[in-house]
Amino acid sequence: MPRALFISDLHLAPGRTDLTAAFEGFLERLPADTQALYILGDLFDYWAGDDDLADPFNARVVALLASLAERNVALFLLPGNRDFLMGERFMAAAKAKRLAEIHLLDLHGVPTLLLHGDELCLRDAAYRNFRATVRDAAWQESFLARPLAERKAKIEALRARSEAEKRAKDYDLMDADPAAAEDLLRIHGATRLIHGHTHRPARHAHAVDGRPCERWVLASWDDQPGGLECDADGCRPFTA
Ligand code: LP5
Ligand code: MN
Repeated sequence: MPRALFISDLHLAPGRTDLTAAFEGFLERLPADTQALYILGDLFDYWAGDDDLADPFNARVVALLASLAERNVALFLLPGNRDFLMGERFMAAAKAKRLAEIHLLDLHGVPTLLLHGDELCLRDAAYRNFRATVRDAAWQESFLARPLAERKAKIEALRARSEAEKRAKDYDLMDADPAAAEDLLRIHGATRLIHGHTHRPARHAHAVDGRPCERWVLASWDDQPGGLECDADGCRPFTA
């Protein structure tokens, strides 16, 4: 049965050959009736700008992505908090279509919302402030005008700070807010939501104005390589 696959939070990086091998194996073993692959953010550990496409590791990942087009698998990339700087050059090289931060999809008649998931973490005020700064178009333009090596050094410093701050943050504070998920389902008239980011794979049931809805949270590949497959019968987790 034709199916769509959803993955996120692979966090591919040159030093993590295990993750790249898992991704390669997953692409090789894609079921023949796969129509579309949706990557819902954080494909890379971080993306510093499309002028980094020449890097051999990045070029290898992009070639893997582009090979899907030859197999008639449509590829959709939604920005994550680590790789929202992926731009049009990246999409052209990967033969992918970039989706907006929130994308509404008709999946076999089920209105399904796709997002990375970080926007649901309403109680993490430090992250929300940071996010508001770096998602600003003018900020991004000036950041991308800096030399690549300088950008990478800044991002690596920020990653270290993020890891340190996360250790000090309350675990629940970093989870998705169910009420925020319900608001989005209501606003977009959707009954299904698929997101990643929190690394807490689960299926949550919600009721929105009396309508039963479901929210699928995807796994991080560091914990559990895989994601979600959906067809006319519904969605179910799969292991890569
Ligand atoms: O990524 P993850 O899951 O580990 O943690 C996130 C939040 N952290 C981040 C930071 C990214 O990991 C770093 C890589 C980003 C690459 C983007 C490139 C462009 C930006 C470059 C800027 C130099 O997103 C983390 C959340 C966690 O998810 C759970 O939701 O808690 O949030 C933080 O840790 C943020 C800190 O709490 C606040 C950091 C403030 C930094 C302020 C200085 C930044 C200077 C640049 C902006 C002017
Ligand atoms: Mn994320």
